[in-house]
Amino acid sequence: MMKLLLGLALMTLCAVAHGKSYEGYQVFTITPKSKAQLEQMHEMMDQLDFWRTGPVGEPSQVMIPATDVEYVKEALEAAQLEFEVHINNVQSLIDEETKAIMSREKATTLATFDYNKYHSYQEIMDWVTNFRKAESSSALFIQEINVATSYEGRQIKALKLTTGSGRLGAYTQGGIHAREWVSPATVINLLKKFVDAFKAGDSVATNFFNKFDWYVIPSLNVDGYHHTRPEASNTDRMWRKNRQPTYTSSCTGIDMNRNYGYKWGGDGSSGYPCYETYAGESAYDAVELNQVTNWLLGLKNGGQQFKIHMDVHSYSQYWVYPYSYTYSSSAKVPDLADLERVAKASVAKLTAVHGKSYQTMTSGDWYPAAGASEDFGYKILGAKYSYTVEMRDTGYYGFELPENQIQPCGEETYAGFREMFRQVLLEV
Ligand code: 0X9
Ligand code: ZN
Repeated sequence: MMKLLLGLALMTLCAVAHGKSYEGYQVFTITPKSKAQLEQMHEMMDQLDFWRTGPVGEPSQVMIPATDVEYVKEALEAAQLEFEVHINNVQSLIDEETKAIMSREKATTLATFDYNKYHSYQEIMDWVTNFRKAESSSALFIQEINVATSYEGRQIKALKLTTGSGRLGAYTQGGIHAREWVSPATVINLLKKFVDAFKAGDSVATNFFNKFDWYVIPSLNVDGYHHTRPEASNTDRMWRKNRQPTYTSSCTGIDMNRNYGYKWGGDGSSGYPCYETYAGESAYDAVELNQVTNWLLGLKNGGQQFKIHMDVHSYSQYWVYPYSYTYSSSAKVPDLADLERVAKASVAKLTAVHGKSYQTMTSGDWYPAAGASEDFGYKILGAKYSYTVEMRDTGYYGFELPENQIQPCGEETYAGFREMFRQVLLEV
């Protein structure tokens, strides 16, 4: 009997632990006091995995491999950088999450889809189809589009929501970074909430769908996302990039939020395939991004005039506007005043819902990210209101955000988006 129990315990363990182990990995919170300290921190740690990059005076968070913990501590002390160990063992958080996921049934129908849970790639794709079938109507037509096929052969699906022809364009994407699970979950919740609001006669949702076609990709980096999930054969919960091999190294994956074509390869992106911010060998060489951007530009060339481009990430609770490519505050977008005003109004509404504070940000205040989506949306797609939004939290749980925060996060983000739509509608 004892043997059997032991065997069963081992089997359960094997079903769970079959990928990259984060045993002994720690997350440090570091708060640089000056720009010099901030730069020093980046120089010291550019090969490490930043979970959060804060501006001067605010916490940054870095994950340190078990083998480097002591060395990094000493280096930080020597540099007089203030830090604390925030997560003592990353793997124990992952284990808890994995257990919960593996113990429940997969959702294959709309009725069994729980909007308060994180879902597998397959469940998300099934949701896209089931939601379209259930909600498409003569008042609001919903179309499912197979936008792209990933490196590993998965479908990347979009939904187009439209009330007729001759509309302006709005675009929203989630999940460009694999480990940011609350991003696809939030985008799914946004779709549900806006469709419900439209059906209930909400004035903003009604005006929005009467003026705009809304294109939405809930999960863009589908291979990366699958790789972070316990269903994957060789899972890595903290994977960020896509999953295509690189030419020059045995390291895998391109950071697709450094692979866009505007000022590609500049500050805040890396030429080294082993880095988390690897920009690729050339702009748009990431298989998935290449197809998604071609699709968007095809729509634009076909006459769809985009006004809104939203990229949903986590975490930090920021509402970010272009330019993203440079620190220099002299590089200002011509529409800065409007972008700032609408960002502030949106954040005010968002914050009011649950009292969580969100901040507006731009690269000048934060950090540069050349080749990121904001600049593509603004400069190449031509969408005046191009934002990156960073969802919950500010770093207590980070990427391990508990599922009971999905709904409040969706509610506040909905309020932020609704206000943003309302503001944009005032000028179209
Ligand atoms: O670095 C990124 O790609 C985004 N943050 S994340 O933690 N989700 O990876 C932010 C890019 C935003 N752009 C600017 N820095 N302006
Ligand atoms: Zn991200």
